[in-house]
Amino acid sequence: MKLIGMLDSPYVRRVAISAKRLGIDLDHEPVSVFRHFERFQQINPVVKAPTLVLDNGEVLIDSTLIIDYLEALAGSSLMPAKLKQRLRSLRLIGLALAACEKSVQLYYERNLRPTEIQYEPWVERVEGQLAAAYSALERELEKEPLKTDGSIDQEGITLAVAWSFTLLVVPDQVTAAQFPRISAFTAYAEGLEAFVNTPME
Ligand SMILES: N[C@@H](CCC(=O)N[C@@H](CS)C(=O)NCC(=O)O)C(=O)O
Repeated sequence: MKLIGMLDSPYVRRVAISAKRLGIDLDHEPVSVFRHFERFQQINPVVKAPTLVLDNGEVLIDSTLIIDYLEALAGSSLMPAKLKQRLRSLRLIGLALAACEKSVQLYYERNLRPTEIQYEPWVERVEGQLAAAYSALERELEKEPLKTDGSIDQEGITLAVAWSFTLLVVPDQVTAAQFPRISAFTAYAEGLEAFVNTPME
């Protein structure tokens, strides 16, 4: 199976790290949705990263759906089985994915749209949404910290990948001082083997 996309995408990175934690060996082809648009189109005309190409040529998109498939394939899961913990995990993942999406939107707005047609009310809205997502995550970690015992589950993977991505693409939006628990947890996660071996290129 081949994972298509650059590791500076938080969605590609969460799939690559999840696969490692599930013990699944994926070939990785670092194709950019922008710099290698035509090559990407040949693999997947929708040009979405991540794209997973199965050994029989079938194509899957969307990180959450790809992870769902990998978990079914592995016969194990990075999600808690018990309902209460699963609900919390789903809430955290939803917030972290929203943080990824808002960081991507700000990055695209700043880098793809010409400055003269950038729309400030939209930018302010997205900045507020990004801050709200991280504030909610920080409160969650204050209520109940994530484990830092050498293990990591899907909520931890997605949170750490999101935070590292935001710092990479829109570093003016967040500081460790504002979000100390997220920052400390990400430092822990980025030290784990699966993260170290999956760097944001
Ligand atoms: N919900 C999707 C989001 C994937 C996504 O938006 N990826 C970006 C790269 S970070 C992309 O494909 N951008 C190109 C585009 O949307 O045209 C997922 O979880 O995989």
